[in-house]
Amino acid sequence: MQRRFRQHDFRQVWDLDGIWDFAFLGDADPDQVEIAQLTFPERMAVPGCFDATPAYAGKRGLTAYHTQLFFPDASHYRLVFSGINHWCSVWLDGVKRTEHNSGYTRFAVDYTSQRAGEIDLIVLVDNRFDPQRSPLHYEYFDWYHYGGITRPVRLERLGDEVWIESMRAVTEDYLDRRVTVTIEYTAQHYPQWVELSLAFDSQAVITEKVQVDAPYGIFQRELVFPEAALWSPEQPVLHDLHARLGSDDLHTRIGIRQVQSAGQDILINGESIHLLGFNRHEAHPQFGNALPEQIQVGDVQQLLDLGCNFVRGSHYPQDERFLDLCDEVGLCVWNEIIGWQNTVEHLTNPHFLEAQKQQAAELVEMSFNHPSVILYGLLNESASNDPAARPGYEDIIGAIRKLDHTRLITYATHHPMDDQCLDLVDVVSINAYPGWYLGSIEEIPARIGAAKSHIDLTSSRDKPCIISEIGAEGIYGWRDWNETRWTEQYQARLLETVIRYLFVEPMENNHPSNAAGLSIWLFSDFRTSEGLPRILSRGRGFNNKGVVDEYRRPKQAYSTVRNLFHEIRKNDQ
Ligand code: ADA
Repeated sequence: MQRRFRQHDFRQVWDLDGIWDFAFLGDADPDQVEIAQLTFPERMAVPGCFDATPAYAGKRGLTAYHTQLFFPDASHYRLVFSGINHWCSVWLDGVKRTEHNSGYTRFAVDYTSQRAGEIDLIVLVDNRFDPQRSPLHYEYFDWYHYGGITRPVRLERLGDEVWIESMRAVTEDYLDRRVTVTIEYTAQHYPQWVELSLAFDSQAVITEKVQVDAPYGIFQRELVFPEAALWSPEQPVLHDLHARLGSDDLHTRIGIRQVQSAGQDILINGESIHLLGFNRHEAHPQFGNALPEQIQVGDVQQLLDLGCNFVRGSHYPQDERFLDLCDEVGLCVWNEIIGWQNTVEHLTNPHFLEAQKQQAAELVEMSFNHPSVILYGLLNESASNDPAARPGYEDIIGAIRKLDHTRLITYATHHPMDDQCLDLVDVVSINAYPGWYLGSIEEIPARIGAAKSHIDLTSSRDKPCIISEIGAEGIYGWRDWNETRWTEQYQARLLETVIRYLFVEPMENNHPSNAAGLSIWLFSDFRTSEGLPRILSRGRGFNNKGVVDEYRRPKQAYSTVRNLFHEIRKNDQ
């Protein structure tokens, strides 16, 4: 099972994860590959990153993955890929069915089988940098871009009548427990009458005949569950919603909760919350960004142990299995579209903007029913200080809002003093590195204070503010009498200063904190790109600002942060 709950009782689903056939095609041009001539001399794990395996470590190029699909009958089927990095084309029975650019999000390929039997599935996967094919991936980014079929794959039988495309639940009013459920369908035959039923935690709430009168459509119902428990970080209660439409069905898991902002506060169900947590990259030396479940579970355990109620998925949409876990344990998530110091050239390029909006749609689709996802992010540290980039920001933010108005939107700015786009978002988020790239640890309060005071003079003064990145490199095991930069001691002292300034001192002085949240840079160390000059400022070729290293071994800062976060959380209760 690829999720933490069963998605279908009636629709047949086959999990395709395992070991597939593999070929490394190197410099080959994907448009020139003769699919019928391919041979597959090797094997590769799916999900997995081919360039995290010993034979292909650090290699870039075109690859081909192969497996066989078995269709038990003539019917409509759907192949669901949860993430392929970072460009691919999907071939069924020798014919190209789709291309997809950018990693970390789900997409699907439909196929109608004419008879029972086996066919070949070939996926060409390319991890090279190419602004045309993969407009969201650039080598200069500060993380290593692994390639492969990095997240689970499944095959579903849709049948021949009518099937459910999606089911979305929106909490309209948490006090009344009023929820709108929207079921989107595709029909092969219409008009026809079919049965629609909906159960909430196994209790039938709707059973009716509905007319399916178009090839695509929706059914929307407003429901009230007066007895239902709410979802909150402290009590993350989840509910099962099960829809049946004709012979098809879909389960989803929801939390009844509303996220709002009021002045400088972020509210969950009307209650103000301090978000305390980390930025997290999905990365591990042995698995690349295809983190096995063991690591996902371990990361969540450590985040909880650290006293977090918040995690920022930097800088791309997080694995849905991780989101499932966050839903269950009450970790609030900032889920973000790929972006990293994108320039005005990017933000005025229609091809780039289209790819951003495509990924925004996929981000919303995968996040929608996860109560843990409270914030959407975009364009980390990009050109928001340049008026020429503003239309690009408006375009992408507008697209996200149109798809989902129930969450707060933000982006992390690294130029808070002259940012031109903060009025477009709900939450101001500031990345700053006082004590690391600039000045000393002692200057941290003055430098953060100056940025915040500046925001308070702008039209964004009445918005919550998150310190979305701050941190220092600390090499695992490097402790020294001098306690200089790069030691575990320096990193611990810097993070202690930050947390005390933002939350502990206000708490001790009985006045509200200036910040609605903090996501420390960084949870775990990760491999970065090998380009010059970045690699020169990244010891071992890793970003070492994690409080755990790349194998999740705790550094000194781990217990420093842990003690402070627990103290603040206790006080906040
Ligand atoms: C930036 C960026 C991060 C990381 C960090 C650092 O703020 O958003 O992705 O590169 O700097 O470690 O310098």
